[in-house]
Amino acid sequence: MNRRDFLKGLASASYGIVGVSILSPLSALAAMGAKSNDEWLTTGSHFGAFKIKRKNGVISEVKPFDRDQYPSDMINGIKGLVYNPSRIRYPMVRLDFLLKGHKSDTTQRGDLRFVRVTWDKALTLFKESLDEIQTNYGPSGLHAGQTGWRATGQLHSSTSHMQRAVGMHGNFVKKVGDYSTGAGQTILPYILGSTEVYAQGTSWPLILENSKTIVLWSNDPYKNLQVGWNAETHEAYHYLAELKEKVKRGEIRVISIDPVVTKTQEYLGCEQIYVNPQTDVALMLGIAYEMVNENLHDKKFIDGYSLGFEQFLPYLLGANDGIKKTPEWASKISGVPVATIRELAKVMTAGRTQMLMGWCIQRQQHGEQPYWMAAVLATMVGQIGLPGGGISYGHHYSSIGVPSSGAAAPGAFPRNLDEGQNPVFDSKDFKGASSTIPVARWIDAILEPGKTIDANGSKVTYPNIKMMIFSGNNPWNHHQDRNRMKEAFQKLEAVVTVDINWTATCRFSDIVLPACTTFERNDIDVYGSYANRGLLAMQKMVEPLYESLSDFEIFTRFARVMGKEKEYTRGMNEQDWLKKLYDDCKSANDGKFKMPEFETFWQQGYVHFGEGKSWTRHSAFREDPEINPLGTPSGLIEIFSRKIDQYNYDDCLGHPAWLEKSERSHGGPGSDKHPIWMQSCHPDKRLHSQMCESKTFRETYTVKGREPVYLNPVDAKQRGITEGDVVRVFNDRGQLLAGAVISKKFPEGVIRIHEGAWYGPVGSDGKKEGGAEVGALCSYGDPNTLTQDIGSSKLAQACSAYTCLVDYEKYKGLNSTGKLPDVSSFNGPGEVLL
Ligand SMILES: Nc1nc2c(c(=O)[nH]1)N[C@H]1C(S)=C(S)[C@@H](COP(=O)(O)OP(=O)(O)OC[C@H]3O[C@@H](n4cnc5c(=O)[nH]c(N)nc54)[C@H](O)[C@@H]3O)O[C@H]1N2
Ligand SMILES: Nc1nc2c(c(=O)[nH]1)N[C@H]1C(S)=C(S)[C@@H](COP(=O)(O)OP(=O)(O)OC[C@H]3O[C@@H](n4cnc5c(=O)[nH]c(N)nc54)[C@H](O)[C@@H]3O)O[C@H]1N2
Ligand SMILES: [Mo]
Repeated sequence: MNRRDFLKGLASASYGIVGVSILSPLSALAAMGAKSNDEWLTTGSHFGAFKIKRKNGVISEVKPFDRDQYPSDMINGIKGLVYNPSRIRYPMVRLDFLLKGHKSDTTQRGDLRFVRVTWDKALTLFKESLDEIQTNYGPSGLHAGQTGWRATGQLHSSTSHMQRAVGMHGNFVKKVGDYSTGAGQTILPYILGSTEVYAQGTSWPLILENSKTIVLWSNDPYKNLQVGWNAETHEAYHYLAELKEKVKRGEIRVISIDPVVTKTQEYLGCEQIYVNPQTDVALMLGIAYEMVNENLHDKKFIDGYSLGFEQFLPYLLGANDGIKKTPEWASKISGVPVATIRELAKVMTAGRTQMLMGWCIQRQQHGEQPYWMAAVLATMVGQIGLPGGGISYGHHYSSIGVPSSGAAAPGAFPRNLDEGQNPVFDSKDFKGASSTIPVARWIDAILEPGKTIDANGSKVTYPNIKMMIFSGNNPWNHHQDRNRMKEAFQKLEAVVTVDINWTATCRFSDIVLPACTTFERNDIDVYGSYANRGLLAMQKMVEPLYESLSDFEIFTRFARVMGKEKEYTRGMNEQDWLKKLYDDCKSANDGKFKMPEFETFWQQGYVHFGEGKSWTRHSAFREDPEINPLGTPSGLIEIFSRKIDQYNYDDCLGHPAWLEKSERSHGGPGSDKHPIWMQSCHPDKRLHSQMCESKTFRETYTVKGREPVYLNPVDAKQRGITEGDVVRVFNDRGQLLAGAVISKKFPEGVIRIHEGAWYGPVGSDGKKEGGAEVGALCSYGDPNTLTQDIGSSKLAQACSAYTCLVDYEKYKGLNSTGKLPDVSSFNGPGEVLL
């Protein structure tokens, strides 16, 4: 039987084959007989809290929630999140997986041949796959621990649903850490006694009142505060507006240390100090040297509150390696003029100085070092624990710095099994391998099972992963080095993805299950993120489109296949759970915050907790370090860490140090071959890959339908490139196309492509089916086609996406014909079968 005949046979059998026509989502809705009504409802998302008007069962208008005074313009993309041509319409299974199951030809993954199946069929296949993995490999064969930025909402949190349901089937490999702050959250507990990155920080009002200087180090809060972990109400923007006024009046000096001109710098009208990418530690050492040389450092604070300055000093002064970390030395590496380094030492010690660190600087090789060295600088300045002084690692994130209301937040749908519940497959035997691996090392594990690596003072042995399950995360966005991922995925027997859209992760999966968006279900969430200003009713706007289901419903049905539905839901439906989460929160706040009955709350759409009190981070420690010690081994700030020193790592010593990178621009290793540093910062107009699917909004920034690549004018001119050209960006790991935007904000030797650009590989003939090939060209501009997949160091083993060199040229077209391939990223697999 040839393939066509076989497919015909399949078509007449139980599961139909579809030629997916791109039917407009709006007409699909009409066909589903959506309810006719016309009202404003409340809801929220990472992008903001909103009021949404639905008309005839369709979302017609979106406006900000009354308490959001600074809405993000991403509000204009919200409608397109629901009605977009990349939505998954029904469960689908990769053709060869449907035919051969775990013996399928995995080199076909990514060739976009999918078959439509019923929910029952899909969930049964899913369960059978899990049975096979648990039987053949045990729990070390399954990784279901990868997490991500699933939609907001405490009930429908997709990661919780997937992990609880899969956990009822059997045990699996999990992760430790995250991509955001992997290096930072691992090193800082040794130095400052807590991860710091997700801790509430000194309140903005105290910073505005007390700081004389604010140093924004690798930090772009004006861009990054647009989204929040919960339903965001953007209160931090009020303080940024005040800061702008103070900068204008000369009351606060703000210095942005960044290779590029950031959105924040432009908004505040503040100063920039350009630094060569990845060289901040050298710059910091130069500043520290100057402080010591000029006797500017606070010896009393160092003595009373820290440990190990005397072990660090010989390194700084060059006693052990013969290199004095002078401003001259630092200037050569960092590109910052000697006079500027000297001035920084003076300015930072002259008056109250608040250091505000961004996170990007630690998503690079040796990303632990700048965080450690910045803490040392702050210690030398001596203002940790004072209002408007010291160091923060989070003021660009989720309203950190906006005083918290102090109310209890609602609980969430449980991620773990209830007490006494046991999985169907109960084995906890990981066959000598680790049950938890560093988050960004999973591709390494798939490629080299059994290998033992160092990680944070212990050894990790990679499990033999044969199956992956993803829900609420998009690893074909978030992980580095697509071509290496392709090789790894060929070693997997089964991949299951639950998502709203046909992301690249779905394309490289075997079973694809459609979840509905937040706007198609009821939920509850905090608004104001860290400010925790109140509770928001996230009211269902429209019925789930096509055959999509809520994550709750998907995994309830999956539990039913296992005969565990009641165990899973505890016998409660969506409405019961919402009421329970609300009522529990109400009891926790009893006597402190007034909350109405659930029904009233739901009708009015929110309950407001009110304003919070200002607060200074580390003030208790400063008041009395003996009574309020830090969580470090000594209870003090550890400039030298005996614990880390004893690990004996060559890439993370007992004190912070300048370590050369495997790839570095501006004269560093690899720059003779690929001279350009690519930064893949967080997007101004998306949340990672979320909202890239929102078509009309995407078209407000794309260039020739492609993701923008921001280029320096001199570099672009040298390469014969003008604004609007399609550019091929490449290195030895991969190649992509993107649209040229030329701007002086980007210095020579630096380009930017925002992460989250949907991966859209095409074969050498430009066809999307060829995207399965290793080395395929990305037609849209996903920067992770080019990034390096290495651990930050033996300590954190974290994501190092910013250690990445590339070059670029004007694109000559497919086989130099001048013909541009179509962008293959969107619209799903399209014509699924012949
Ligand atoms: N090169 C480079 N790479 C990076 C970074 C970088 O700076 N540079 N940053 C890293 C960082 S800090 C992060 S946090 C990660 C982000 O990586 P991810 O968190 O994986 O990225 P998202 O695009 O937010 O993926 C969320 C996915 O969940 C889906 N989703 C949304 N709501 C729901 C739902 O209700 N149910 C289900 N089932 N699915 C849903 C979305 O459609 C989307 O596909 O990327 C990392 N990768
Ligand atoms: N709009 C929007 N906001 C977001 C997100 C989003 O996707 N979109 N994602 C959220 C998430 S999950 C995270 S983790 C945070 C990310 O927060 P961050 O990681 O702090 O954000 P980025 O914008 O990637 O980088 C901040 C700045 O670091 C600079 N930088 C990069 N490398 C270096 C370096 O070597 N030295 C110096 N000095 N500067 C450097 C960049 O030029 C950029 O201006 O943002 C959150 N906020
Ligand atoms: Mo992140």
